Amino acid sequence: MRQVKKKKPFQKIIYEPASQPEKVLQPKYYNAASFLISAPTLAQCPLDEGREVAFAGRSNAGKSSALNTLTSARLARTSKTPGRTQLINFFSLDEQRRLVDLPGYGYAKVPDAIRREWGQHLGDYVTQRQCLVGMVIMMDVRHPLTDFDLQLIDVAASRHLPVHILLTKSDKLKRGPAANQLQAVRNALISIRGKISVQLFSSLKASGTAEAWHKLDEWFELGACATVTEPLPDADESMS
Ligand SMILES: Nc1nc2c(ncn2[C@@H]2O[C@H](COP(=O)(O)OP(=O)(O)O)[C@@H](O)[C@H]2O)c(=O)[nH]1
Ligand SMILES: [Mg+2]
Repeated sequence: MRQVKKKKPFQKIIYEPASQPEKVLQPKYYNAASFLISAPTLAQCPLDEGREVAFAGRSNAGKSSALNTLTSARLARTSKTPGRTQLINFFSLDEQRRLVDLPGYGYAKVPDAIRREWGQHLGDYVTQRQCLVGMVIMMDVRHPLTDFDLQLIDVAASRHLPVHILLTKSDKLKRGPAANQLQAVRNALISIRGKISVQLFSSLKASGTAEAWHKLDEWFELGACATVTEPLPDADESMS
């Protein structure tokens, strides 16, 4: 503590404890994600080693936005034209860990032949990829659990792969209806076998990120190192 000269009137300043909530900082691991390769088929994917977490979802479900939000990057191209991501895109976090952006499914305007081919590659990847440790499935909170979503969950379950569902665009619903929808999806999944977790997510509000990172950490076996929480910088400053 600095000595205060007695002559001068001393105005006592009381520092309040930081009143702002703690902000979850972008875990460095996901921030460091960088584009590795795009593969049109399973045969052209990188060596099947290390750990991969795949992101899948119906076209327009908010998959690219979610990937970008979780990595604070523009890794996956967000598009207002659904169905554009036709390749399997790999992003590396380090030499042994990758995020994988799978082709979006279920967009009606894509010709049948192309759609079948996408389904084939997606299916090959999901059923055969050995280094796949978990799947994140994006579903619009207003239209969850489409037939293809359920098929994908079923394939994952048959391989004992855990699934984490992001109910995206949660900002489109008010808090109450969003919570009800979350519960409804959880209830609907009770009868489905497999290890499945569900959460609300909004790329627009960047909400649900901490929960999603936590799940990725678990699957990537990153432990606590990637989920460091720190006070906001300005809260720090006011204390110094
Ligand atoms: N309101 C809102 N819109 C979103 C959110 N995430 C994505 N979108 C919009 O939904 C559309 C499709 O998003 P995109 O990420 O490209 O979906 P993808 O086809 O699954 O990759 C775009 O117009 C996005 O701006 C969100 O969290 N909130
Ligand atoms: Mg996309």
